[in-house]
Amino acid sequence: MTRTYPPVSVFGVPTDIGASRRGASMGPEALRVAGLVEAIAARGVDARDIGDVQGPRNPIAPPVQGYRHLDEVVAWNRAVFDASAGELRAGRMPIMLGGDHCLAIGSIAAVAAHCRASGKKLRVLWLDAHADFNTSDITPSGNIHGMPVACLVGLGPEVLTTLGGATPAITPEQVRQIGIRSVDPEEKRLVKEHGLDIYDMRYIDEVGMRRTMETALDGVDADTHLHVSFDVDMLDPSIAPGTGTRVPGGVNYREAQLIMEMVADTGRLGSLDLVEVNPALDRRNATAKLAVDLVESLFGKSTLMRD
Ligand code: 4U7
Ligand code: MN
Ligand code: MN
Ligand code: MN
Repeated sequence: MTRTYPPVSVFGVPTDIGASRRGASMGPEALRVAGLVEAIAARGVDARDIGDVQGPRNPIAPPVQGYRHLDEVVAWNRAVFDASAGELRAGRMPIMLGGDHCLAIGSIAAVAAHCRASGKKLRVLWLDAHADFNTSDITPSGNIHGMPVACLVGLGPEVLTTLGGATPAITPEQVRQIGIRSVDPEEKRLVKEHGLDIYDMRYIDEVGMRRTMETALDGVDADTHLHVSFDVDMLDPSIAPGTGTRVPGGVNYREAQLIMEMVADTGRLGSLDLVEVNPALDRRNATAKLAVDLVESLFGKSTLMRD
């Protein structure tokens, strides 16, 4: 099926302030070296690399009152918000190359503001091994990359929950999480309390990826902006070793392709985060290359005669 995509702007966010393991700051370059922008352009899309946004260095400090590097996380997310909002205003699809996953606070806050202004419905597909729904009082690590979904629904420090103006930026009903297999005990309670829609690995095993995706995409229509937040640790570590928080038993190659193909089929992809690639832990850039392969499917590349 031939489909036309809006023009795309790719930007890098070279930081790992939201994590305790260093190296995701090198993710943007690894994805560029793996040919991300060229691969999107090869799909017939106007794809531009607008470079990196800037922010403070990593202070490598311990958590303070449940947050590691809160000031730096705020500064980087403001920069991400501005970059994403600017591209959306210009009618372009922002693709944010992380960096760690705390940066999705800025990108999704911008997308949510854009949807409010344009009267679009927002659906967030959160592809991850983790629910990223911790708060300062329950986090086992203080790492803010474990908190972005909570911040976006209004649970978190005011500096982050108000980043995009309106609080909360999104509601739990707008989120579907896929690939989840590591949720901390208190985080589990919070996820249930807020009714997050989670398709965990057991669900995927029992129901299959096709039906999982049909359910997660249910209700996506012509008025929907679909945001995909792709943490590469959703993938099984055997195929994606280059990430800081590996959890066994993840999504396999074909399942991951099907996720991307089914998103492409909706024709509603409006923005994308590609986060948590850590070249320091990778084997010959395999994880970045796999991410590029999956992004090609997200832009409609498919086998045989379907494209
Ligand atoms: B990622 C963790 F305790 N839950 O909060 C935490 F297991 O963006 C991990 O999904 C968070 O990679 C992982 O530190 C954040 C931990
Ligand atoms: Mn994550
Ligand atoms: Mn994760
Ligand atoms: Mn991670």
